[in-house]
Amino acid sequence: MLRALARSIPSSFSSALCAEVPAHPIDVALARTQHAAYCAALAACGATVEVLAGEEACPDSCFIEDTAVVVGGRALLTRPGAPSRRAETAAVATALARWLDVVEMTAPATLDGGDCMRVGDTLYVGRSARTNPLGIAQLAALGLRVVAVDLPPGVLHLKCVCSPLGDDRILLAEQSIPAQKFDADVVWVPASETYAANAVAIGGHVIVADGYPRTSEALAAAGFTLHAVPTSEVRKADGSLTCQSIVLDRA
Ligand code: CIR
Repeated sequence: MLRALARSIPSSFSSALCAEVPAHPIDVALARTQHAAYCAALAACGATVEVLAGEEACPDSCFIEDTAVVVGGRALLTRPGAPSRRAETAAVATALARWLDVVEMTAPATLDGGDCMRVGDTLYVGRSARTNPLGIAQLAALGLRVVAVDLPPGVLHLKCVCSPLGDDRILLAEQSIPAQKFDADVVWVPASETYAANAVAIGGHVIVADGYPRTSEALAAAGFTLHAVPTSEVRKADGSLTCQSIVLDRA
């Protein structure tokens, strides 16, 4: 049984960071309903889910993925690229320290967990506006092969265009990053469904954003059991699915 950590949606979520002001403001109540559906999907995938309290002073604190990268028995607590998000890490460190050795990234390194994609013994990391070369260098503490990847223009995080599907396969949006950059088989997401390239795989289960039929068909054809969840509100804050949890990768 794997453990998954999430963080609840604070009332301040309506002022979360976003690259563009959304056409319709964030509906915090709806965001909470969608977050509950997400946590239920994690449980349906077989995870034991713990929801930490979000922080009012940190509107983006529900995007817990960005605050730590976990490999086996070790967690690297990040120094998020957005200064407004740095206060998010303390509570996550306390929670993770119950099970893991927690190592803290040191300034001036910055890294968001959304830039990190583990596939087998390799950790792919996006060179993004949030993750700097010093942050990438400090990933060495996790003991995996680290491969830095350039992102297409305007992409926030590596996992906006791809996500892991176990130890030898990834989900990858067409026309984003060349498949040769990855030592993995690919399940393709059509360019018109790029948002759906961010999905949470746990064993044979995948949590997908609802409303992306071609991606769901491709994943089902690849043998996965799908759990579709709504994402309209996190999307307004440039969030998606992996960003809402940290899955501890050992039982
Ligand atoms: C941010 O800009 O940091 C948040 N509003 C969204 C973070 C999403 N994180 C992720 O996809 N890993």
